[in-house]
Amino acid sequence: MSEIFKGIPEIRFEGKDSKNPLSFKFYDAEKTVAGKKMKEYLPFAMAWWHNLGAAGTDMFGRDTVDKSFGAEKGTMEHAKAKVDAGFEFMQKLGIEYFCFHDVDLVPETEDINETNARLDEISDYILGKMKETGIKCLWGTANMFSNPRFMNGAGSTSSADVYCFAAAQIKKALDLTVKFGGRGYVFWGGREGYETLLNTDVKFEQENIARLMHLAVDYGRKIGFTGDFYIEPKPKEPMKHQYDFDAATAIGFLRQYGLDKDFKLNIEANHATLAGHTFQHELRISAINGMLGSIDANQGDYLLGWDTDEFPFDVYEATMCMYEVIKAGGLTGGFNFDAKNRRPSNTYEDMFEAYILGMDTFALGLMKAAELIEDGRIDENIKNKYASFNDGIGKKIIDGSTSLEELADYAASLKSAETPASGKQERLEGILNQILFK
Ligand code: XUL
Ligand code: CO
Repeated sequence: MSEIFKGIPEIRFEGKDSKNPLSFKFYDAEKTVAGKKMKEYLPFAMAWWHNLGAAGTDMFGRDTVDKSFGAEKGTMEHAKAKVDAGFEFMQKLGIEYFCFHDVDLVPETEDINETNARLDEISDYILGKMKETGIKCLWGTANMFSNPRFMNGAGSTSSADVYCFAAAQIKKALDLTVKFGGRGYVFWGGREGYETLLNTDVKFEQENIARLMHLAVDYGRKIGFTGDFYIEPKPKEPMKHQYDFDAATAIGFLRQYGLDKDFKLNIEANHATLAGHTFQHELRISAINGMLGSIDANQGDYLLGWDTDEFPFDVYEATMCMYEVIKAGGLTGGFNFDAKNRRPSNTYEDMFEAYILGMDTFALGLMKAAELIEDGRIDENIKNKYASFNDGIGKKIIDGSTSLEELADYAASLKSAETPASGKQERLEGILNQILFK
């Protein structure tokens, strides 16, 4: 098999002063930060769909980058060429995981039996490469949004036949995930939502989605899937209203339908900002509910109202992400670059530089988050902020050993309460800058 990315060497760590674009400035896989190797905190994954599939086509124009990898698109030769390209790419970057949708791997046919036969063939080929290289699968998923049959949703569809096709795709994608030893299985409900309530029964649709998820869990456990199922929240796009709006909504849904023991969340940075939250907010809400599973590491554009899936370069955001991840003791999932090059970045070299940017950004974020925690001033301030609950009446509230009457009597005895101590926001933001730019 001949080299596809000719002229691109194995990417090595050269340090922050290197001017070599094809080197890591901050990501040093074996370096220990906050008690673990960088590569253990940062199990990076390649997203099959963007990296090997997306070639620059948008609503206004055709492909700008050649991702044929020497084979005719739409053929099994091309599917295999993508595998070759993907494994060469991951090996050169030292990326140990990949994520996939079923139809990223092979061209979908009209007949689901034929598509499944193609998936059997390609997954044998992928498995061979995995054994050869030690590269692993982070998670798998079924694409239940591109095919026109899913125009009214998959679990939320109005057609029982379409529901069965969704079930069939999930079954096959779970088979593949187990075959690859994947850590997780994702549900991104891109079409699970609605455009207008004039034609939608929300309760019926949500119950049907939950039924499909239960069936998936039952089947997955039966075939030996021991990993986590994930919901990936997103508020809109493609649908106007999506049921998995944000982390809090998805957690409520999972608890409502008894799915919370098998599911965690896969939090995507760009989806968080589309929901009007920060990335850190979504991670925190997941973590405090015991549901921080995995991350789709990308970045949106605050000037644009859609999912731009950019490679992350915002070190503030990455630092606050890694602050949450360190506090949570690391991820059981990983960091999937659900990101694509900008359309005019159309060379193979750009594909590598995009991943280098993303990996370096999260490595910097990890180091800076560790410094923030080590510095201790942020944590100290938070501890002090709630100190009035450490003893006296505050402790009784925390212990649950009081009543509304006792609290009212206490307030009456004080006559008036002092205003709480200053939040010190500007001081804390200054500390963040001091640590980021030292
Ligand atoms: C879409 C998105 C998906 C999921 C997997 O916005 O993020 O690529 O990550 O279906
Ligand atoms: Co995603």
